[in-house]
Amino acid sequence: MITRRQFVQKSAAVAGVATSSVVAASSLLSQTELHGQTEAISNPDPNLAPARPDIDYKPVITPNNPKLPWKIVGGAKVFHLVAEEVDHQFAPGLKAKCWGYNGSVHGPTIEAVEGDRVRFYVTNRLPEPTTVHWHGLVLPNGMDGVGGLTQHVIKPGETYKYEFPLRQHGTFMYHPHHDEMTQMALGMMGLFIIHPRGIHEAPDRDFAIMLSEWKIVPGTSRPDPYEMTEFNILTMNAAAYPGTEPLVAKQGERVRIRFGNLGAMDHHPIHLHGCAFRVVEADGCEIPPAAQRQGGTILISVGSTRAIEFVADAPGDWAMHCHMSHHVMNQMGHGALNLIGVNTDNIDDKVRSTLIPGFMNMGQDGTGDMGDTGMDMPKNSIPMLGGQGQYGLITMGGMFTILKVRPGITTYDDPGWYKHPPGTLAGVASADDLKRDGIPQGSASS
Ligand SMILES: [Cu+2]
Repeated sequence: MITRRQFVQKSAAVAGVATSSVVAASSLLSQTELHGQTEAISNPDPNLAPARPDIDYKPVITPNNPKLPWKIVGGAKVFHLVAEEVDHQFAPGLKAKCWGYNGSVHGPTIEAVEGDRVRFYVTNRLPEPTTVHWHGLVLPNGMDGVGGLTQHVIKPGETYKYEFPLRQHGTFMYHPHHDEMTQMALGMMGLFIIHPRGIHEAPDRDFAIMLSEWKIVPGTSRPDPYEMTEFNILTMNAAAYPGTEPLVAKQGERVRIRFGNLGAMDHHPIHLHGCAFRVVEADGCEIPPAAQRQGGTILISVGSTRAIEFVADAPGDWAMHCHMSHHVMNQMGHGALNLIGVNTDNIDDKVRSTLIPGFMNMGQDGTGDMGDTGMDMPKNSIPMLGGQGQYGLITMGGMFTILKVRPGITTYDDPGWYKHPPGTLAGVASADDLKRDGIPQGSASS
């Protein structure tokens, strides 16, 4: 076998001239890398027994999302996906008629192990044809699920069969490849997690989150698949904060968080507070330790997956959210009038009596109060901002969740709010503090 270095050296020698050798080496390098990647993907032993949870692998945790059940038949793992309409709740107060799989939006997470042979039956209970594409997987072309290109579409009422061995491990996804714009905008997508065989290197907590975006006009009951820019519900595993379940870890545990993004148009820079993580995987490919970058924000572009790892060494309630500020708000925050700095005294009464009964303008002092306006919300809608924290309103919604790290816990149930030890909580500066540090009194409050 030839190593990449030998290959590049060889090709540079063949190219001869220094200038052209650079070009030749770089183009050949990419070919070698592709070649190398194919070599790295295993060809599973057909006699391998299907891997068992908690014995051959440590199951992934998918907040707000179920797993797809399976059974073993003749040495293969058999799954059944049913594409169908689903009544889905994004957060308390907001439901919509979506499309998903097996009664779930997004579809249930598929979980298997490298070397498993998997067989998927896909039944179409939608009013239009569909297919399933196994995003990121190396498989026979006819199993790739692209309607018209690699297979006939699955018509309403039909059940198709897909079968292939899993030759990789990592974070992958599945989604239709027919009328993608409509079907994915209505929720049809899911995570496909493939573990390496053997439980020894698994992190203590292994979470997976699918990012997506929706347009649901307040008061309506179906997502709008034709929206291209003004998405107003941003979700993690199809939940918008305060509907997102927290991620709970014990202090000192090694935590992995996997992300996928199958939203229509937007990439999401996900920021995790209070820690520096390592990026360990990109698009289902492990990143060698020497090449892993560290950071606190990771961009998850549409169609890609990433995984981060870190040691949860700091107890607390740590925010984790998309850092695009319009992606941490819910409905009602878009297209509002800019009234910042306007004196709106008496405007409500005048508008109510002459123009719009029940009118209430918002935002003259910023939008931080818009989660708690006291006004009647339109039917089937949620406030633009998040939920109540222990110190007041958390002014973020949408693509926002909380990593809760606690010392010595014996259960991963939601531990409630973090109790900050004395002296570790920001608060109003005392007169003594101001005097000691020479800060003018007027800075305290006015
Ligand atoms: Cu975002």
